[in-house]
Amino acid sequence: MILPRLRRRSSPAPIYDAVDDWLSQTAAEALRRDGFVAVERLFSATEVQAVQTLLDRAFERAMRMPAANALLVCYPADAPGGWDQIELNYAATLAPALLQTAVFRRCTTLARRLAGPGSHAFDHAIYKAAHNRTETPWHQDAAFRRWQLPRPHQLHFWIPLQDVARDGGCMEFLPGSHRRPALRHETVLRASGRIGLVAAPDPAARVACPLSAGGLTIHTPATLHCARANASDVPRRAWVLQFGLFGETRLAAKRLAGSLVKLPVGRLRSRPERPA
Ligand SMILES: O=C(O)CCC(=O)C(=O)O
Repeated sequence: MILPRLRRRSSPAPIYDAVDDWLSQTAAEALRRDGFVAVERLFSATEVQAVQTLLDRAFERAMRMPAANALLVCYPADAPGGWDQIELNYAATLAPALLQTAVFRRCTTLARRLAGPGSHAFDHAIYKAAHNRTETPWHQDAAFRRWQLPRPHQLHFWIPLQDVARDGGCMEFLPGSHRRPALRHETVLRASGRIGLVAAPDPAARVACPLSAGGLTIHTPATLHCARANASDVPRRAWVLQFGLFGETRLAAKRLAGSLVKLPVGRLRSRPERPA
C-alpha cells in the first residue's frame, strides 16, 4: 500500500513533525494488514544527500581496509575491475556519522512509534549499477536469521537515495505474506560467491513501490519481497536499516565477539553531517 503524498509546507523543512500521529497510525495499520508500507517525502534532498556522501565514503573505506573486506558483497561486472552490484553490511560501523543523520534519527523515532522499544540492529547499503543484471530475488528477511524465534518488534526500513521506479529496482512486496506460514527458501550460490536464500512464491499479487528520493518503505521480517535489476541509466543506491528489540545490545555483542570492524582510533573519524 502506498500512502497518499504528504502535503509539503511552504518551508523546505521536512514535514514529519506535522503529520507524526497520522503517519504512524496509518503506517501501523498498513504494516499490520499488508506487512509493508511506502511513505513519501519524509526527508529533504539535503538529508538524503548527506546519507549518500557518508555511504560512498564507507564503501571507499571498506575497499581500502582489508579488515573490512568481509563486509563487502560484490557482484562482478563484465568488464574487469567493475561491479554490477555492490553491498556493504554494517555500513554504519565504517561511517558512524550515519547514526547522527536526520534520516537515521527520524527512522529511529518512527520505528519506536510503530513497533515499540527497540534500536538499530543492522544496516546495509546496496548499490545496483546502471543497467545491472543482478535481481534481488524473492525472500523473507526472517529466513536469514540463525535465531528462529519471532522478533515481534523488528522493522526494516528501505531508503532509496534517488528516485526509483519499478524497472530501476524499487522494492516489491506480496501483501499479507507476513501473516502466512514462512516459505521454504532454497540455498543458492549467488554471483557474488556468497550463499543466498531464495523463495518462489506465486508473484501474481506483487505490489511495486516506486518512490521519489525522500521516501522509504518499511516491512516486517516475514514479508516476502524482491527488487528487480536496475534497468535505468543511473545507479540505484539504497540504505537499509533494521530496528529491533535490544538491537544496540546485539550489535555490541557482535563487536565484542570481533565480528564487526574496529575503526583505527584517531583515523577515519567521520565528520558530522552539516545541518540542512
Ligand atoms: O535493495 C534491494 O535490492 C533489496 C533489499 C532487500 O531485499 C533487503 O534489504 O532485504
